[in-house]
Amino acid sequence: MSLHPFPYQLYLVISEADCMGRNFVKVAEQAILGGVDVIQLREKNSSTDSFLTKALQLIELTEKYSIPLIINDHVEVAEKINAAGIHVGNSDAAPTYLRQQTHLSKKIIGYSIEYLSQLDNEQTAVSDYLGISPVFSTDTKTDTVTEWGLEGIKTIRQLTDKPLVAIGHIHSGNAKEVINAGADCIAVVSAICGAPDPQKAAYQLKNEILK
Ligand code: TZP
Ligand code: MG
Repeated sequence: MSLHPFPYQLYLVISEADCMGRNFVKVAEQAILGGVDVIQLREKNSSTDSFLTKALQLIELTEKYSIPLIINDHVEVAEKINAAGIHVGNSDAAPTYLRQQTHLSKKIIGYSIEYLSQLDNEQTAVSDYLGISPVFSTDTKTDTVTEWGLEGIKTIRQLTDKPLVAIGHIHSGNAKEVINAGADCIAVVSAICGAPDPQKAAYQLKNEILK
């Protein structure tokens, strides 16, 4: 029931706060130049207005480079800017609901997996990719449930054919192991947003994945 293939390997999840005081659009551009294939805007403490302003800035960039922009949680913003996709977790709008909305039904839908039992639910069935969240514990997001580890990726891989996007403390030192365990794509925040040279960091990650 997935609508879209997910042919991406390096996924940047960006927020202004994680960019070390730098302009987040410039960080995103450097990341794209280094090899990032898809970007998600994820702002946890933004008002809808401020999120919309950031989303408009980012979509100008992603359209320039023909990269899909995925919006975390803010369904109305995704609709307004005509983002390529929406990423939701267990406590957000349900993928089945998004698929039923005329203006949203064709978007890429990503859904975070925190419990194994989610693999059997209808939300997973209608999603285009699954976030394995988190693979390793990370300071970037602390309200997490299961730390999947490499074994968790292997288990999930055996239970579903959906594209798997692994997230949580992934960096150039462990990216290849995560792919070898069965992830199709790795998603990072600090390995790129917190790097002194985001372009170089993205390039190194991409090289690790493709090795
Ligand atoms: N979801 C699960 S872990 C995480 C999110 C958004 C944060 C990942 O950040 P980092 O800095 O790549 O560990
Ligand atoms: Mg969410």
